[in-house]
Amino acid sequence: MNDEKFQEAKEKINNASSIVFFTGAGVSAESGIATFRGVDGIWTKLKPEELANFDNFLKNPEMVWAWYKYRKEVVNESKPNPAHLAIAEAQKRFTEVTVITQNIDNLHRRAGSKTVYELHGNIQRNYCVKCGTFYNNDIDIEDKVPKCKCGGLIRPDIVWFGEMLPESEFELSEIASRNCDIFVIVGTSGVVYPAANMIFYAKESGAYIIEVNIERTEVSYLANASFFGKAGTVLPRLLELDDNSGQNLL
Ligand code: BJW
Ligand code: ZN
Repeated sequence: MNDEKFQEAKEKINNASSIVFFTGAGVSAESGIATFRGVDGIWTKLKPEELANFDNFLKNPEMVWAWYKYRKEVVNESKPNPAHLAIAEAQKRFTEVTVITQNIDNLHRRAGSKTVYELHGNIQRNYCVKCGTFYNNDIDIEDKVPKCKCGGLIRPDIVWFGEMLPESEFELSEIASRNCDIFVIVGTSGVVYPAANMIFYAKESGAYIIEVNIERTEVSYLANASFFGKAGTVLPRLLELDDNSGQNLL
């Protein structure tokens, strides 16, 4: 790790009052949840257009549900890792901490983060495609394809390709991105839009951009400082306040 850049980033962090964490699948990799892209990404083996697409859900709901039941089990067995915990811990030090996540695994909330905007939904919620009724985990998981009281198909509340992102979470995320001092990109390939626009909003507004990833990404060129390593190792080190710097303590 480049020590000079690391010190620069720490100093910026120590003098900041608002910080946004924009996270992707890589922040949960150390919790045992596979990423989508990259060497171990699930989409090197499975086709996103078959599994993350509404038309295909209507054609083959059994296949899509088998996949989501498996994912639910993985998520239920997972625990927040040191990266989620370091992000939650940051709430003790900064006036404003916002987590904007593309993840659907709920691990930021389980780690204790309070302001979490989920841009791509949440695997614990489901809804009926016919009448819109929401179901949490109160669906009959034994059913190959869970059905609503109205007879409609129930689907996971996850944003698939070609679908709109939740409007208010997107707007609140844009506001937070445009108004933060520090914007930390963690464990995302940065290729999925419109979520990745947040990075550009922050950049346009003059935030100091930090990237934490195990490798270079499509958005690395936007970062003022990039740290290549596992989020669970880099973030706890980066977010430690200097002992003699108390100005961000609440
Ligand atoms: C570590 C680590 C460790 C590993 N520590 N790091 C051209 C331009 C602009 C847009 C488009 C376009 N062509 C098509 C589009 C639209 C499309 C899109 O962006 N496609 C691109 C992929 C090309 N977007 C959409 O369709 C969106 N909707 C939309 O645009 O609506 C408007 C519209 C309406 C009507 C018609 C047309 C348009 C919706 C996008 C929804 C994405 N949904 C998914 C759901 C998957 C299903 C599921 O979860 O079950 O969300 S896709 C998938 O990608 C998932 C993720 O949230 C998202 C982002 O992935 P993420 O988080 O970045 O993960 P990875 O795997 O890509 O990266 C992990 C990173 O971690 C890597 O960099 C590793 O190195 C790193 N890492 N271990 C730190 N330990
Ligand atoms: Zn219904």
